[in-house]
Amino acid sequence: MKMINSIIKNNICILTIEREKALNAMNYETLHELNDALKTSIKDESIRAIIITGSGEKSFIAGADIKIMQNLDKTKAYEFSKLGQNLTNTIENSSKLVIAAVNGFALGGGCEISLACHLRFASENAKFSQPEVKLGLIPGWGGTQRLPKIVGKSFALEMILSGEMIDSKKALSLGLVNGIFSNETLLNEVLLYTDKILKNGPKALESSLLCIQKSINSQQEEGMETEAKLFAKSFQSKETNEGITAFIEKRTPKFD
Ligand code: DAK
Repeated sequence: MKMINSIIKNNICILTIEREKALNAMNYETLHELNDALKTSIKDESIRAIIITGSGEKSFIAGADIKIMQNLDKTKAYEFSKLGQNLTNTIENSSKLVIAAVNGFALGGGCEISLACHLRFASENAKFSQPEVKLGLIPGWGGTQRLPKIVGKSFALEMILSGEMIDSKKALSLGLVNGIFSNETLLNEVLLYTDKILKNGPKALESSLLCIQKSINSQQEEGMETEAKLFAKSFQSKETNEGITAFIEKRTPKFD
């Protein structure tokens, strides 16, 4: 069964999780299909950005599928954790912009998938939580590592230890989301925002993603070196020449 719907609009690929009846909870099939769809979109030269969202009006992703977790032993649980971490690493390390359009519940593994995205926009009815402790679990798809880097240690601890949900306004006040739109307009607004970003230099966008990722995964000195090298390299590109020339000539740059 196809769990991921993929459509392309103006160089932007929208990946929709199609498990509405289970509030888009992630079972093995959904995890594998989303990872495959992401890898395909990242390789596809006609695609410049990816939006992940959930089907229906109620839920982005209500977490890992609790029903399959009932049968996990230690070995299978480790593999299940690695499978989800693999997916969230694919998102975070993507050379193309990945945005979460959070259209409802982003719980447990669903919150963790959104945390791996470069940007997160929420609908007014969105709710975020890491409720794993309520099931006697801890987050297993990167939540303990990414959440503190986004909202700070103190609030990450509060979310992970309490397991309580927060609404989109609270998420915005914490910097957990980049913006809020009405339930009806979320996807369109995210598309418009993405379009605006894609008007900027494509290589500059890719290098920015890479450098910021470095700030998370490596020592500052190494990140600084990468930044200096990519900054210097851009001066060999038509893109940088066009951007600077267009500014001086008082016109809009043409990057395509
Ligand atoms: N898994 C499976 N099914 C789910 C689900 C989930 N996470 N969430 C919802 N569903 C299903 C419900 O079972 C129900 O199915 P039927 O009973 O109709 O067959 C259907 O979706 C509609 O749900 P409700 O009837 O419950 O709808 P309500 O509006 O009343 O409530 C709710 C919505 C989101 C508040 C409620 O469904 C809920 O509390 N769901 C569970 C949310 C949750 O706890 N999510 C976090 C899951 S834990 C690890 C690896 C991974 C993880 C941890 C560790 N390692 C290996 C170490 C990840 C953990 C998680 O994500």
